Amino acid sequence: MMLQTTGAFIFADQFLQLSYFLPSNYIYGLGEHRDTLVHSMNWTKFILWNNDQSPKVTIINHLSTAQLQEVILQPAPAITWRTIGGVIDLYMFLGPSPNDVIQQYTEVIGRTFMPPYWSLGFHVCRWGYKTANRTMEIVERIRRYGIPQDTQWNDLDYMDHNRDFTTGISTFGNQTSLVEELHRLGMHYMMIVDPGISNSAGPGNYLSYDLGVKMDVFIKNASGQPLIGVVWPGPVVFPDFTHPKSQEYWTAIAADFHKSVSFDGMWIDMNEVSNFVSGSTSGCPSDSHFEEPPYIPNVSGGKLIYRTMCMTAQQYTSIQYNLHTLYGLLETKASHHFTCPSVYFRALTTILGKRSLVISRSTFAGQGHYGGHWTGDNLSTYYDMYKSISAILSMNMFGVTMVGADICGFSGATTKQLCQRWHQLGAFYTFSRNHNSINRPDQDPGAFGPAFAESTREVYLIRYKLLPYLYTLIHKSHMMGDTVLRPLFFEFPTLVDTYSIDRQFLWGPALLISPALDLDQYTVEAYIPVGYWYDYYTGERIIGTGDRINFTTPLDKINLHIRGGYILPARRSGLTTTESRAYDFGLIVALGVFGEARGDLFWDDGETLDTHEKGLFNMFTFSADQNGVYTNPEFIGYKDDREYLNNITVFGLDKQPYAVTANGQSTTYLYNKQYKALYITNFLLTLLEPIKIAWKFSDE
Ligand code: MIG
Repeated sequence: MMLQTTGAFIFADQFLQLSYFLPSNYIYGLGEHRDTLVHSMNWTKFILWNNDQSPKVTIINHLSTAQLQEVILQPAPAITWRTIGGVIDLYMFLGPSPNDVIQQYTEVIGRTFMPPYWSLGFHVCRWGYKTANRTMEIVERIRRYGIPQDTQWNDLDYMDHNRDFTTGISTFGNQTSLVEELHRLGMHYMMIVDPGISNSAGPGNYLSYDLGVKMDVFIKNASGQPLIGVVWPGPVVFPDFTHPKSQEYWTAIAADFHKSVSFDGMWIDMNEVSNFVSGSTSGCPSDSHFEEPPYIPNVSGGKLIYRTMCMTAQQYTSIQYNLHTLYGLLETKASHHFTCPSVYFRALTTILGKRSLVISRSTFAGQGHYGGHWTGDNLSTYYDMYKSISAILSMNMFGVTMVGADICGFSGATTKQLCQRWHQLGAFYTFSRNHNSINRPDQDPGAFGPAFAESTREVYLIRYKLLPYLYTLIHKSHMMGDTVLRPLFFEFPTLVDTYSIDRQFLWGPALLISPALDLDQYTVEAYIPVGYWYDYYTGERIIGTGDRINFTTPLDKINLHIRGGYILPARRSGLTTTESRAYDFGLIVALGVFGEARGDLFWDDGETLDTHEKGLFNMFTFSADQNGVYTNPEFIGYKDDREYLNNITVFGLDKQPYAVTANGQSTTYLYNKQYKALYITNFLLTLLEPIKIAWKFSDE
């Protein structure tokens, strides 16, 4: 492919610019920004600079330079890239399909990590629980309503003086027994960790500081002294995650805390890095061309150091000017290596030794290889709920599959209706977490009474039921780089009408999600691509023609459609995924236009590291035609004695069968004539052997 330039390539010190014509008007990606899914070419400008500012945390895509970048889209159509330093390595991934592009891109930056199964459950968090007891009360009221929840989180509340890896026992209470209690319930626990390490606890009082000083791993200012910023604990220093000893340091302090609080994952916040004083407590050198480069795009605060550290700050491999955008990625990597140790770190006795979840606010290309992301401090508004869809779809294109926005919104007070709608949508984020700011009314799903709780319960039962399908998609992302949360145009790249859809999305190829996103909206006008689609709830068939269809959407409903031609593995939901694992599998078969369907299931213990590489997994394939459904164990490397199939739903079976057999034995079934749906129950067969479910029609 030839690039036709629209101007000279400028290659000056601290200013590089590249402009060229584009063959398309449909441009996606360009880092994390709040925008429509497809960007406007009308001189839209994106600044790629990680910053603690609500919807503007950015990541860099495409161009591998870690310096600040500015991208301008132009109507020609054309694109201009600017960066204020670094080396340009330009990669082109030619596809041809959108999915191919992401597979090729993630082959370079690193495929998505394999999350533990529990992390696909529902997460509940807020800033302002204040105590361990209050945290547990919230868990209990959610459980009383029968709403599934796998993970409970704590924000800064748990800390002693807002210091990382400490518990404020006199203020928060017993964090150790809180976590033990959650584990007894089959649940998991995550807590916030900020990068800033307090330097004022006094010698001998705070391991995280003392050890860092001893190992000399903190970022230094231009004169070689520790750079001091101010964050929640007051004055702080920042670990330098480019330092060769930083992993050992981070592992040691996390492991020390883990001895008393056996957390299961880490939530790493404020890592742009955020700093309440711009630069440092003693300012920044005034005469430096790194602090004041000749060209500064319109970043917030007008300065590179705005709410972060000096650009001349010294890290092991370079200065902050060159490394700024990498902080979150490198911290994620260090945290991931603590929680999911590679062979080098397995010698430590304190580490978890199994899969874990690291959720970071700041990201860079490659984030998805080590962890996930939440989209930061959104507002409790319908607009922000809508915008979360573009955000999660874009992050999936960046190779970050575990992603979600704060359900019900972070800043501002949510409303009951907004929060109900947001749980319906958020139940379909890969990373599904309700999170709230301090001093706001409660917004956990137990906070709004029985009707609200019931509708939230219903939608999470659906999520939990479909987790085997989601898990299989994530496995494919891990192995091949496919997206998990998928824009419609990924599946229908020849249908131009799908290119800008950002109010609907897919789970993989086969589950279409069309939420209500506006106040008092009870009808959703949804785009239905060509082919057969089945209403998730009734099995009613819709013949998609690429037109929009109105769906009645009462307050307790989200529109879900299963694509004909696919088989989704499912499993009855318990209150946790731990509980669900004891139940049997089911299949949802959606027959396609040729009366056939296919699907598969990747299954393992959900927490052992590298199960695919070690062969500790099972892979099952499923197929169906007009006469039956067939399952086949393609690979058996994991046996837990609980892989039984006990129900199958078939959508789109035009004629009523009169007898159904499961491996030759007749079994119970029910046929819904109106919707042409067949429900087969009352059999129990292991998936470890091939299964044949067959039916006969009366005229045979
Ligand atoms: O300055 O830890 O985005 O999720 O609750 C605010 C308190 C710091 C910002 C995070 C938010 C978190 C909050 N944090």
